[in-house]
Amino acid sequence: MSTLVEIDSSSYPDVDMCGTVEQVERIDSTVTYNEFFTKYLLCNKPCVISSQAIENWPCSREWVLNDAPNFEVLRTLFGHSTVPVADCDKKFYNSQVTDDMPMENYLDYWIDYKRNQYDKSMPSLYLKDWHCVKNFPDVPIYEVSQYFASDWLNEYYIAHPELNDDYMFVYMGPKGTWTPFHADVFMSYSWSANIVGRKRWLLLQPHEEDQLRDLNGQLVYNIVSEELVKLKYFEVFQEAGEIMFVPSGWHHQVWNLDDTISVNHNWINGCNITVVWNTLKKELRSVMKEVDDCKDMTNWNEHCQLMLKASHGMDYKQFLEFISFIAKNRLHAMLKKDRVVSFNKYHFGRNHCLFDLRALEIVLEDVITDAQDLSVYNLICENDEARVLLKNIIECLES
Ligand SMILES: O=C(O)CCC(=O)C(=O)O
Ligand SMILES: [Fe+2]
Repeated sequence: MSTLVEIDSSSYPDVDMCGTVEQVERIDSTVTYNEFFTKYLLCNKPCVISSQAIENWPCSREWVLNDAPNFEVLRTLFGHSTVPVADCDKKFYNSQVTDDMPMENYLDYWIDYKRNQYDKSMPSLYLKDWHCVKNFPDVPIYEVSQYFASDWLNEYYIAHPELNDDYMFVYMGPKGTWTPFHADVFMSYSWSANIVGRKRWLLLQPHEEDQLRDLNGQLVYNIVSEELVKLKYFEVFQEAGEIMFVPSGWHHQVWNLDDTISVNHNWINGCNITVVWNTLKKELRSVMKEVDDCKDMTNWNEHCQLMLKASHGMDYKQFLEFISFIAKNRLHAMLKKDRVVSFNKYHFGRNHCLFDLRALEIVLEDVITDAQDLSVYNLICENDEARVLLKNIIECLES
């Protein structure tokens, strides 16, 4: 049996009602799905969710011993797998040098580092962006909170195992490991749950980061305290068990204050799809500007799309495939009175499906217009499928 997630209305036009963020609120399980949807997702405001949400997760019980990571359990479960590990002292462009390593070697390092009281002469190694669920589908690890049930990005990747990707990660690292200043991939949302340990977050609302750019427009890598004086920023100390919700386009920097393990997802849905699309459009413009001097070459448009994919991780064709898949799922649910099930646990009510379809209608219309303006429509779409889909969405919403 799946749990219903539903919103009160099929359209929420008034994002103007949101007001400004004065502090990062803490909420508990008395907050309903609809409240979370309007107050935090639609208004794009951060919050921290209390620890009740993860109390019954298998990883909360099994991966922790005396408020610290249980290294022996982790070794038994994952010792032989290969994991991505960043060196927090080595900068690589705007991120850290990352390499693959056997999990057992990483655990040996961690135990040794801890025993040496985090000696500064030893490296500070951070296991991050590990696709633990994808690599261990049969190990029970956690259940996604209802607040994050509407997750189009992972809905798409879970339904396409041949693409061998998703945006569901485990992070773990000793005290002192950290993540440089960034906004999340595609300007998606993220949520991050502390299984054990504590994190310090610095969060900046969209555009505030512009004060931290150099003359080339490059963002700072590591915010230092002198820079904070000139900024409006939010600082959060996230305790064990709490879940941090990071809204779209909010830049952040994160430090592990203890030995910490966290689970995190990046996700996109009907509340931030426009932000994601506008970011993709902007990225393409900047790629086009960069190679403007060879505009006369044949396949210039194809070349720009390739560059977009390399720099941003997604091109127009992929974006269109992604939103088309979600739109077809929602249409199927509406027309066949069937259920869209997410994370094997939740299904969406009628208002929710209609809300999703409205958001998809707006974005799809703009994708088609933009692709035509740039003469890439036939490059990203066969047999006029996008226009046919848009017509089906409009018909469904009108009936
Ligand atoms: O926990 C970290 O080190 C980084 C997490 C993060 O950037 C996120 O959840 O978006
Ligand atoms: Fe992030």
